[in-house]
Amino acid sequence: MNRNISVVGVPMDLGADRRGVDMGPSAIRYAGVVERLAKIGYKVHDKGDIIVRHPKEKTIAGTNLKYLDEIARVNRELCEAVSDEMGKGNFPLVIGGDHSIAIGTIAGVLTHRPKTGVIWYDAHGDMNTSETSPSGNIHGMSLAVSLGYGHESLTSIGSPNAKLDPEKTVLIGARALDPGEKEFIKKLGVKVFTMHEIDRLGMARVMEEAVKIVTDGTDGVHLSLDLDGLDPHDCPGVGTPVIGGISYRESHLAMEILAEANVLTSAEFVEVNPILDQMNKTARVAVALMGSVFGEKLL
Ligand code: 6HN
Ligand code: MN
Ligand code: MN
Ligand code: MN
Repeated sequence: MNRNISVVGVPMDLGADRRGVDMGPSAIRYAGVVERLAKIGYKVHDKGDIIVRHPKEKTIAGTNLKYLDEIARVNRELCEAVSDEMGKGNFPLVIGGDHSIAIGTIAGVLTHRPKTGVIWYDAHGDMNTSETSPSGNIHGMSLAVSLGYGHESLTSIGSPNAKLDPEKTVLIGARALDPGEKEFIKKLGVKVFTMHEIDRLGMARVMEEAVKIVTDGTDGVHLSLDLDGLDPHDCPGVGTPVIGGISYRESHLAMEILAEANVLTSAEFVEVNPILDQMNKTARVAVALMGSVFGEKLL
């Protein structure tokens, strides 16, 4: 794996309708992300945070998308930051922040690796558009946008026409999909390993199959890890918890299999909301999983 990691923080909560995940980057730094990765031999550059403003107006005329303008602006900046770091040969590690920031991260990644495959580790699909969204919250739309579907001011971020290939996109841990998302996932042919498949096949097999899909004919692999993919028992500090999730141990195994495959070229860890936590638990889980995915070993 690339030995140079650039950490970019995005203290965004507008995509989640302002629920406190803007404190996620601080919580993850406090949990020791830089030290943890430096200890296993990486050069870690903390690039600080992208600045997020808090607009007074929730919606703008003509759309039901909340905070669209500021979310689009932040994601444009994030796209540039990620693209710059990759241009310098560094591995971008984005810490959030609500999951709307995947729009900018992935757009930036695609400027260097236009055929990137994606592992989307999440309780949700994040496959809504303004037509199907029950909430108007953009964090429920980011994967759809990265695939090329959604509001123009979001889909236009990054290189024109650089979008994810649905057949090289894999969802892991899904258990809360809206009706429109289900239809869309089937229509596009996105592979989903729901909690049912994880229970039935086991995480090892699920990850082996996922790695096959995202590496087949691609030029990079991005991990988009929403901490709500894990069970709220292990990760209570998330904006939108859903019971019946992936365990802490299964998640470590998933990260270890990814590390062994040695295919990851970018990653983001999102939706940490320390307000809902005790002792910064969810951010500490996030940093522990980063340790595993970057190759930390017990012996
Ligand atoms: N996330 N599907 C719901 C919505 O409002 O669109 C929840 C989205 C959650 C998004 O957790 O990143
Ligand atoms: Mn805020
Ligand atoms: Mn998500
Ligand atoms: Mn989620």
